[in-house]
Amino acid sequence: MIVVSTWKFGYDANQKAWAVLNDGGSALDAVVEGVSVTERDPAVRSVGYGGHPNAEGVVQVDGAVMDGRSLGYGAVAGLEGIATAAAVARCVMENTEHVLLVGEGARVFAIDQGFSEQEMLTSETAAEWEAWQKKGQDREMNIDTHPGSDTLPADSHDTIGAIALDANGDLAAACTTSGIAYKLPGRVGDSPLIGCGLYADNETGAAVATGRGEEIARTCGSFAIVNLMRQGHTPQEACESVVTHLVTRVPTSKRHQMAYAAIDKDGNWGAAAARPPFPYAITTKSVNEIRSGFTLLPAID
Ligand code: SD4
Repeated sequence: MIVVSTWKFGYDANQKAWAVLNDGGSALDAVVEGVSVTERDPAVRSVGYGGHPNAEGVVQVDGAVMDGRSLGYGAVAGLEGIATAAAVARCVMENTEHVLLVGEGARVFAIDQGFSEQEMLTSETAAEWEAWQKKGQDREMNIDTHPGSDTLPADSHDTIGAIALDANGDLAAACTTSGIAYKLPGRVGDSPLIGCGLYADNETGAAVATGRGEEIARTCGSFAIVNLMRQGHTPQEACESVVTHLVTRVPTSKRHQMAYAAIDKDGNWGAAAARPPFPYAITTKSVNEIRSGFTLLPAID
């Protein structure tokens, strides 16, 4: 059994996910319940409740799950008023014939499934957004001046992606985010997109992405990592290869962070990012800690 989650806050998610696995829960149960810890934590400004809002001051979250047993996939995007996007995504996968619901349709579906609406802004994120707005920042989705620029809070992004292998040998992935701070309303990044934000296949392995979705979505990196593992590469080699390809092939990626974590069906893991820092959380029977992923380029000044 193994759980890997992105960033330092992945540690708390891992503790929950590991408890689920130890109780005989599936990898899918583990990743969804694990990331829900982060989704409910107001201190994490890039996921769920307490995540940074969009340019209009509204928190819109994206989330997805993938079940390696069946290649089942479910996702929501632009979901308002509900923190646990990954759990709603699981309902899309299990209780509909569809794979992706967006915006108002996703919200109505979630309520129908028994999720409760809540205020998603905290007093801190509301105040920060007001200050940002007063500064009269450029609200256009300009690839050079908007997301990733120094006008944004330092914690303006950082998705939690979690991947797990259970005692049964089944794999699953979950990804959930409030996206880039002060994004254009309706903007969707890589996180809810299959093959970009996440991928899981019992025959091979699972991968998740974090970082600037505008770049990550262009190389289907999570799928590529699983495919490289299928061809015999280790999770570490696969992550490094995809990050190298992304940085080489997508010119704007030179100025942003993009990172991946992966596990294979035998419980090996790997992690790589375009640049430091990329902490990730790893939990197995013998390891339970935060480690630093391989990084390719120097830090951005
Ligand atoms: C997005 N990939 O919406 C997410 C944000 C993120 O680390 O992961 N940041 O683009």
